[in-house]
Amino acid sequence: MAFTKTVALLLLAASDLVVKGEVRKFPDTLSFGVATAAYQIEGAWNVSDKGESIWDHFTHTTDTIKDRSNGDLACDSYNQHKRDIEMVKELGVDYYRFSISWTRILPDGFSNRLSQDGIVYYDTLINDLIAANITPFVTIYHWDLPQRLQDLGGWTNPMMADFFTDFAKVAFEAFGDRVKSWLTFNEPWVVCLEGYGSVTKAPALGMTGIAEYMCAHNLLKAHAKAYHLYDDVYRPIQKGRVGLSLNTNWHEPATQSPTDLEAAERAMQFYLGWFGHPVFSREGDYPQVMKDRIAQNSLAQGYPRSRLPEFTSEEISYIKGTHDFFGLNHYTTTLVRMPKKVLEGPSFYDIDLGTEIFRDPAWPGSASFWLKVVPWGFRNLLNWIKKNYNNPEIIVFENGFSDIDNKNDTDRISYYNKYLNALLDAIEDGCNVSAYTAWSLMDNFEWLEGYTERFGLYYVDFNDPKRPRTAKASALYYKSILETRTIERK
Ligand code: GBH
Repeated sequence: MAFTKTVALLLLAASDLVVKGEVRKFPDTLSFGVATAAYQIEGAWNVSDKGESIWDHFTHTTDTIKDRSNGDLACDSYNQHKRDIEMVKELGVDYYRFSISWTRILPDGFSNRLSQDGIVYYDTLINDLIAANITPFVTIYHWDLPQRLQDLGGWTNPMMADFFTDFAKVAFEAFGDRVKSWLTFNEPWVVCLEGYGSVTKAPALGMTGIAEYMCAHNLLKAHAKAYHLYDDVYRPIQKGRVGLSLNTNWHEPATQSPTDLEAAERAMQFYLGWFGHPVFSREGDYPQVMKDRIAQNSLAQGYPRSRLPEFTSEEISYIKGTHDFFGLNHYTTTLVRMPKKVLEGPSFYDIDLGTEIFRDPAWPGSASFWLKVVPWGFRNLLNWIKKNYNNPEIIVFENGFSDIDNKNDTDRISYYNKYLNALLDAIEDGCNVSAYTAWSLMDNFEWLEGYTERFGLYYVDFNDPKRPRTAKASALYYKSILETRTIERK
């Protein structure tokens, strides 16, 4: 059939590319998956009684999306989930990570009214995955907050811990008999920093130095509350696991000078430690360096208290340890140095973090300005997590590469080859990595970039209303890695 023919042709192309070298075996305990998120693929934004999310609102009421596009149709996965599962199956992955659209199952955002059609959609998706022998891995929140809750302040509203837990409860109740693996949040750092501190994600509040810290405070409580709910009520019967996925670059010191080393470590704390320390460290709470610097800066700026809210000691212990694994999204590396002059301007980056972040122009790039190919950074990062958080079980929930428009995507193949080799290096270093997820199953709505940057293993034709999908060379490469559970060292 068409697929087999494409396989044969593209495998030829792909195999040319792989430099002959040592063949390395992945541990049998390592599982592989592929990921998507609801707003980026589903479409059907107003089908049946679905409510409006902040991404519906943001794309419909502003002109900030690069190609003026939106997720109204996206990949049409609401109508094509069977084709999606066929692709997942073709790849030979162990699990499929997808997210639930909050307003598809709770149209008003609150749990007093459920959408039957919404529940049926995810029920069918989950049942069909299981029938295909693919484990569902569900993200409860991948950025599409109900607009009604945003009107109430979104994540700056302390009530959000309750509202989120109500939503999580509906998900555990409805799907937890079959779903055994949950993520509460995808990338809290992006939710808060980009959505509230700056303007590069919805709701684009842009109140840096204030709003991102308020957001993070409530989001951490929401995560902990949902975790405890699962732990107390659902785990005994459903026997699953819950965590969250944190994103970070590896922050490499620009030089080995003590000040640059300090700057890079500080950047690790302001990226990963901000959410990682409260949940994964022995002591809990925000990293000391964040508490100290933000308190000092706030005083110097004339605020009566730190702009970083404080947890009570009860809250610290309530949040600490709310994980069954360490979820990590990682794409790239940046260089960090201590600033030569005192920086001014937006607070989070320039004043509170107070470092200069840049990229080596020699690093190979991608279609995304921020994504450079630096595989050794992945290895260093996994070792940093091992050292700082007591060698936790790590699940990589996202890793991938963007290009513009290319089915014979040899750059993506090379990225996956290098990053999977770095992962194997880290495993040999003793890092306890149990699973690896490629982002993404298919090209999809890339937030502010619209459809102009593609991360998919499958190509989606966004000019065709049917949104046909075709395997790229990288899909066949990933498939061949999963078949043999080996990879060549370049
Ligand atoms: C993920 O975010 C998302 O979970 C996913 O939905 C998305 O499609 C995918 O990645 C690809 O973008 O590097 O400090 O200069 C990625 C998160 C995006 C966070 C880029 C940092 C740039 C700021 N990263 N962002 S920086």
